[in-house]
Amino acid sequence: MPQRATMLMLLTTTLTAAQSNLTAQVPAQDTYQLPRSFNSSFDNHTSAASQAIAAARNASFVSYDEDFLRIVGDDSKVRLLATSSNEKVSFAFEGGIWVPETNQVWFTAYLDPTPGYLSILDLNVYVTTFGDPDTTPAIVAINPHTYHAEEVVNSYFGLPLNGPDDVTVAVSRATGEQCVFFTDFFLNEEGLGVATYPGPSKLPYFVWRPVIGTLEIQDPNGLAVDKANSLLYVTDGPHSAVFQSGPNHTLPSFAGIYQYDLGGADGCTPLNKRLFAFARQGFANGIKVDDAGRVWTAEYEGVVVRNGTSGKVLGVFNAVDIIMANSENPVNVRDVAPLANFALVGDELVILAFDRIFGVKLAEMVIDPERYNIR
Ligand SMILES: *[C@@H]1O[C@H](CO)[C@@H](O)[C@H](O)[C@H]1NC(C)=O
Ligand SMILES: *[C@@H]1O[C@H](CO)[C@@H](O)[C@H](O)[C@H]1NC(C)=O
Ligand SMILES: *[C@@H]1O[C@H](CO)[C@@H](O)[C@H](O)[C@H]1NC(C)=O
Ligand SMILES: *[C@@H]1O[C@H](CO)[C@@H](O)[C@H](O)[C@H]1NC(C)=O
Ligand SMILES: *[C@@H]1O[C@H](CO)[C@@H](O)[C@H](O)[C@H]1NC(C)=O
Ligand SMILES: CC(=O)N[C@H]1CO[C@H](CO)[C@@H](O)[C@@H]1O
Repeated sequence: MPQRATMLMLLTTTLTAAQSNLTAQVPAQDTYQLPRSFNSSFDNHTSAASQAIAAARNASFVSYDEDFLRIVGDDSKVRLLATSSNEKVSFAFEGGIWVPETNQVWFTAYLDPTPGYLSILDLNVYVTTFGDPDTTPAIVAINPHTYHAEEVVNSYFGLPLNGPDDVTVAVSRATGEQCVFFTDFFLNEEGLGVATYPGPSKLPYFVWRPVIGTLEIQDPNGLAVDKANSLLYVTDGPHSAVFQSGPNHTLPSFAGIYQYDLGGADGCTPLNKRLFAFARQGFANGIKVDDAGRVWTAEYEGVVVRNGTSGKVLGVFNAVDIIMANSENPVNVRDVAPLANFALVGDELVILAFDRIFGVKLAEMVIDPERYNIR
């Protein structure tokens, strides 16, 4: 197996307490209709047009809907769960897979050493690796009990993958069989100054089984399937959104989150593509669907929670307070994004923030452990 896929760590303990800035509530109307005049930007909310939006800037939790208040509860606190022992190492980047039976969260380090992006269902944790200068990327399956690992996909008719970013598994409602989906992203072309497989790309950027082509979604990144195996979510991370929506935001770029039905004869064909939502800042990277069908995404502003039916933003776990105010920012990737992924661990949100991991205890169980039990 690619050596880098072993960069996985386990945690559940609280090391120390972090701060708790309370939940800010923003009236729904302020999200679409402000008193004139206003002139605010991502980074400057001092415009008095909405005091609620300005006041929410430094809150830990920003609520736009009563449903979010129910998820967060009355006295949620942000806890610092772990820090990197080597401050130069960004150990918490992608993945965020809960294995209830072993009480572990699996995740991967930032690009150097090369990361993976992993997902889990049934017997295996599936990890993507970006390879290294001598090794082309792959999808790897790991047994979380034995740690036995093997490559399951590394090429298409002899052509190497580019930079597989996310992998997810559905169980076909038609056949009962597992369907593995993965996205192949442009990371090989990006360079990013690290030891990933450098390309050049020989395949288009697809959602693979293969099922979703480049004309449908430009640069597919995050993937998630709902509990009922009836919906597939795919996030788009076009270059303009990934790199031009950070602190130096210049262009409005479009980073959609798409919803498909899973159906067809094999039960695993994505049908009826529709735009579900889009990221206000940056793009939606990590994506998870909770048991109630709510959609959680890692965006540049934080972890955003949306109603799965309407796409309405219910609230945000605010990166400005939870991550930026509590990190020493050793990694320049924060110029682009403060986080890439997170885990939903029963009734806890675990945020992977490069050199820190934060936990937020929720007021409800959002993922039933049974859903991810490994037998
Ligand atoms: C809005 O604010 C920006 C930066 O503060 C400024 O450059 C721009 O001229 C302002 N626009 C208006 C219409 O006031
Ligand atoms: C932020 O916006 C306010 C109100 O428009 C303006 O007075 C202030 O100069 C802006 N600050 C920065 C740093 O752009
Ligand atoms: C938010 O925090 C920043 C930095 O600590 C501070 O300058 C700003 O005044 C705060 N804004 C609010 C609304 O509290
Ligand atoms: C989503 O919103 C609809 C309509 O407001 C509501 O009926 C439904 O319960 C919500 N779903 C979740 C998971 O909160
Ligand atoms: C953003 O702008 C600042 C100040 O001009 C600069 O130092 C920084 O490198 C820029 N960051 C990015 C990601 O372009
Ligand atoms: C970012 C920010 O505003 N953090 C504040 C959270 O609340 C504590 C306690 O009130 C303040 O000390 C922090 O400045």
